[in-house]
Amino acid sequence: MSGTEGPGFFVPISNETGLVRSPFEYPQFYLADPWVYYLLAGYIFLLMLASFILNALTIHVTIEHQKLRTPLNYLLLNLSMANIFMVVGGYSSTFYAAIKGYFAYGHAGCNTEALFHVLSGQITLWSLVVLSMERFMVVCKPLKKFRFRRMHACFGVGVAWMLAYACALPPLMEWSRYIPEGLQCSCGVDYYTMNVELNNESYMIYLSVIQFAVPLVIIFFCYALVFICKAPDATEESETTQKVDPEVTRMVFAMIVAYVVFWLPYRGMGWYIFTHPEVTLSPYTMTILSFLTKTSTLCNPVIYLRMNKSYRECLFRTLQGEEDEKTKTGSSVSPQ
Ligand SMILES: *C/C=C(C)/C=C\C=C(C)\C=C\C1=C(C)CCCC1(C)C
Ligand SMILES: *[C@@H]1O[C@H](CO)[C@@H](O)[C@H](O)[C@H]1NC(C)=O
Repeated sequence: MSGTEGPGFFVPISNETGLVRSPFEYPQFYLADPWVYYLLAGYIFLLMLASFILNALTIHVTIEHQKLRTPLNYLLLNLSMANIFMVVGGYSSTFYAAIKGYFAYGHAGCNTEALFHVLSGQITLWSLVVLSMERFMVVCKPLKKFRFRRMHACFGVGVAWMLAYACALPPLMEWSRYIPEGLQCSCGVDYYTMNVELNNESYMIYLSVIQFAVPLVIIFFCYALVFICKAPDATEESETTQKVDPEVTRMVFAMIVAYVVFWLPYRGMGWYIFTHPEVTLSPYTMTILSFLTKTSTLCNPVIYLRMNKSYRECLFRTLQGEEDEKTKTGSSVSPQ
């Protein structure tokens, strides 16, 4: 991509005018008027409030109601945790960078922001892989006696976190790097320079294949099979198999669609920049797409609320200040 390269940064306009400055040292108000940065800061601030409240409420309700403590909901809980992670670690750094117009904390601010963002995004993606495999096992029953148990859920959560770290840590350890992008108040992976010393190219391929294409292909196949084998009698429950709740299948599908809608444009543009080194893009492009991915923390709480009846009932009970009657009487409830 054409622009001005400097130590640890890449500003997407040429320095013909002599205005370009390091985004770690000077406000970037030559890229856009200060009010644009304040608008971004305001947006992130509202997002931080809304996202924190909604995700924290989701966690609270899920933990409070015994009815919701099913193995599958462990994964939904994990998604809300990942979102909280992004809100606390990522948004606070973005907010500070936007209000200043540059990364006033230097590389540390940039690394923190990108690290939390990539971690949270990848935990979500790999959790969706586990969720769609669960749907495949429960709906299609390839193993007659399989039940999705707490052990499977915990194993899935652990694997998701490990793979997410395997994606987010390398740029901090000199395999590629995190650099400011767009208006220079948010950070991402270095799509911009073919830095040979940092093996940018191999990291991009790793990111695109192992950390993006592979999980999406697994999700796609699992869901294709789920739609194919959704027999009309699939809802009947026998002693050995789990009840199939079509509501859950629809909800996980909505979460997958939401993920793709919020992340694919950013991902696609990153790949396009990397494969078209001569392209010229407005600094707004990557900022808008990157802020779109940030908005994704709102989706899951909204999807649960709209598509998960038992969650909705529990939420309303919590909001009305009622005690969980199931906990009170101590009766056990079968998983949904
Ligand atoms: C606001 C901060 C942003 C957008 C930070 C950077 C995000 C990435 C470098 C995202 C990477 C990716 C993830 C986490 C999941 C899908 C694949 C990916 C490479 C786009
Ligand atoms: C851009 O040009 C100006 C004037 O020549 C110079 O002072 C500045 O350091 C340049 N910026 C970068 C990032 O190289």
